[in-house]
Amino acid sequence: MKRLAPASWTIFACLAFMALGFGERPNIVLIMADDLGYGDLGCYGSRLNDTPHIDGLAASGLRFTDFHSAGPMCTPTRVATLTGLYQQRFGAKFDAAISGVRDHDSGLPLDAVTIAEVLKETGYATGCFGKWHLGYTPSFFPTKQGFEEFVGLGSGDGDFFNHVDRSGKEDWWRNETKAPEEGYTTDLLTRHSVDFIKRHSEQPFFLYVPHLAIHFPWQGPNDPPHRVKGVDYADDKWGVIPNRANVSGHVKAMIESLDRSVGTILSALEVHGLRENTLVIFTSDNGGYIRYAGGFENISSNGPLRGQKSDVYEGGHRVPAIVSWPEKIDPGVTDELGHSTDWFSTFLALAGISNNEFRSDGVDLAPLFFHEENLPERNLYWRIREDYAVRSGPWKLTFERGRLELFNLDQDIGERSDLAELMPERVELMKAIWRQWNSEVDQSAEAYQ
Ligand SMILES: [Ca+2]
Repeated sequence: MKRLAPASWTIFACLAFMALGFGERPNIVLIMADDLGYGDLGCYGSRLNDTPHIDGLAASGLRFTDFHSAGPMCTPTRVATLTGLYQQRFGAKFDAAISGVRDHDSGLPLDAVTIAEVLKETGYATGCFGKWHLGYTPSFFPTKQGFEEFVGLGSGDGDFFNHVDRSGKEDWWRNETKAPEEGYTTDLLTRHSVDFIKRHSEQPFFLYVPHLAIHFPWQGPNDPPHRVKGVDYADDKWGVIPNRANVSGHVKAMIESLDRSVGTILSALEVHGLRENTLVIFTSDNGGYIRYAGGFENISSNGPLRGQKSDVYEGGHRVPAIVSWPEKIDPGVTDELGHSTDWFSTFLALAGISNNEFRSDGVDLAPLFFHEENLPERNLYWRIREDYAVRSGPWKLTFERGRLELFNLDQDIGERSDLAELMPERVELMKAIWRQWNSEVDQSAEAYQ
């Protein structure tokens, strides 16, 4: 049974917010790229991609160097972002991306409490324009999880031009109805986001923009459409890639289109006089692919990190994260630890809602944003099927493809020097921390089996 908002939330929210001295409750814009690597943006060191708008956002705000997605794939991070809970608490199927075949008729449990539901209950307008991937059918769509409006795709990927999903079905929706639209996915999602901003200039809003870019099919705005309705693309899902040894040109065009989207959304906030009361976040749902089976190489960049999407090495889950609220958050770079589950607690705090009412695995980042306070120490955990990792301070234990390794990230961000043999006691300690968490989340998940 979903916990509904007590009427007192709204009153409490208003009082608490006035106490913070911020005037009105802020709008929150969360833009989440898909599969964008740690090294794909200019402000994170890319010399290949031109990303002036995102770089400008970073220069205006706080840029994290040590922010982590809850999972190294799409679905897991989306669960954690919206619920503030590790995805494993809803069952092991959320360890990895939910499949359009195996999991077609399931999704994020409807009794999960999402940040959109809480914000909506306290008077926020809520919109989701993008890729959902928390349920393939309308019975699990954003409109069932607190979003008043949704336009985009339900599945994990679609052709950027004709919006045909991997199984050959049209996958473009408005709320719970199929609503085909002409246009390049990144541009359409931008247009709907701008329209939402325009229509809600008088009410606090939560705008969630989970872009499909730069997930495959790797199609820039000038690349050709690839998919045709009625054809299964499970073995041909990448788009038209004439030179598999170098995918980067397609991806660069996707990243630069994504950057223009961020610029357009920021401009819309300015035009409507909302920028000074809006927190804008830009992040990614997991690391980038460097290579992919079938000979695809040179796809995106995870900078100095080891591994890629779907790995529990840093390349799978250390992601770009930027927060900007001019005049409220001082510009800078932080090496504090951040995590997908933190958005839930942070947005509650921003909306003046007590975190005590809710269960969350994350921490409220607001003290860091507004007072440059250090965040509480905590451990982080990743699990994707048999593979896992646990982070405690600088230490990280990884178990990937049957191999147990220990790294000190302060000295070895690239996870090159395995210290497991040298430090067996540290390994045992980390394993014990891991086992305790693993058992605890599995117990939580029993309610959803
Ligand atoms: Ca992804």
